[in-house]
Amino acid sequence: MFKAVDKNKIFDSNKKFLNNLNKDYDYFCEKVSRLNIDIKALKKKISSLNLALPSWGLGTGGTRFGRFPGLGEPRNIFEKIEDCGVVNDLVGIASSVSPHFPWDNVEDYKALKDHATSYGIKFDVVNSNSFQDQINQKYSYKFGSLTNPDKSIRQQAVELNIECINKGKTLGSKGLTVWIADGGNFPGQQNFSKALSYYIESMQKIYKFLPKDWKILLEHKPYEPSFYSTVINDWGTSYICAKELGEKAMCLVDLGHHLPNTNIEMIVSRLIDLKKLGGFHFNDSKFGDDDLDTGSINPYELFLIFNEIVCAFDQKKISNMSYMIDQSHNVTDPIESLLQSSNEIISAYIKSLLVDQKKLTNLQKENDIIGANILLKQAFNTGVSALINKTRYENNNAIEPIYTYRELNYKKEKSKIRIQNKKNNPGIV
Ligand code: PSV
Ligand code: MN
Repeated sequence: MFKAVDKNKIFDSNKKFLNNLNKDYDYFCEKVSRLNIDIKALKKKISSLNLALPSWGLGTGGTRFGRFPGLGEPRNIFEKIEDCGVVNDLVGIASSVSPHFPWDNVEDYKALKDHATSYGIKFDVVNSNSFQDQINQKYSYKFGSLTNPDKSIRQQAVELNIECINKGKTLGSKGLTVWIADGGNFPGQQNFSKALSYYIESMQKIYKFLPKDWKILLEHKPYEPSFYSTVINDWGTSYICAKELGEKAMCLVDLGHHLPNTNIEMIVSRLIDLKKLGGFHFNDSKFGDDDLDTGSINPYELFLIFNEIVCAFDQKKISNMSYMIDQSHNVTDPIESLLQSSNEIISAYIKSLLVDQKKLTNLQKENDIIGANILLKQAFNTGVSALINKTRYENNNAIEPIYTYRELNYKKEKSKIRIQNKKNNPGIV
């Protein structure tokens, strides 16, 4: 399925890199053969990874200081799906989109599904937005949604989530992610205890509407936009709520939703052991929920997170995981950021598969701290791009996705059709 990008253009572009790729790949094979690693199995792992793209991440993001629209950016969910098609045709591991409602509301969801299918794109989990007011909405979420002290407002937010489930059912989605902005900006503003019990009560109402084969993912975040207290502020609170709700409720870890220096890989391990880790929102950060491109700041952290996941899969503690990229592309072409991020994610994943877990366990038993550290670093420092690029080539995707993408002049071409409205658009998307 190559509708967004002409397959021949990928083929022609790949020709330039093939010679060097083959040399690098041979070197890689020779190197890992000494480590007793099954290259075929690694290639299979690369091809079967799926990263969902966030519909909102295809548009240019912004900060509260402004937004600088990019050339030829998509104007609606249909155009965003075309752009997802471009990303997936080039990298081959991003064949689904995660929509956000009501941002992505359309009249005909069946038509939206057909449109996506024609680009080889499926629908991943749906997301609900009760953190902004929409036109024609009866009550405001200014003072909260699922945890608002006013019962009618809580009910309105519950109904919004039920609508999301219904839209998702038509689209073929299998889950709902709930992140709420509820909390307080001032001491005394909110009764902590009541807010949490309202959350559980509201979520229980939503949970009842989940189809049998769906899951509901609970996303925590320590602050923003509530800067004094946030209702679902950390993984512990998220875990308690997921446990209270039932087996379809799982916790989602957004890498940016932790206070600086938090050991995220340990949180991942804890949630795995508690059987409540359901998925990830990948991004990177320097200060807080920066929503920077995955692996752009701390690729080692990403590797350590995958090390925990891979180990848990090995030990059959988990059998599936939902992976999504959640970034805000303020100053880059979102397509380039997504291509680059998917590369960072697959690299961290493959490097973590190079860790000899048995050796690591023995080193830990012997308290060989430096030995264990070297073992991890050796895997992390192994260049895996030749293997990844070769696999992409064999799957008819691009050896060098960003290079090929630039050759297409895609956004320049699209800018002739995608006429933007010239309104000044403040704020985050
Ligand atoms: C909130 O910061 C978040 O991470 C949630 O996943 C939202 O759904 C998304 O960003 C978009 O605002
Ligand atoms: Mn998120």
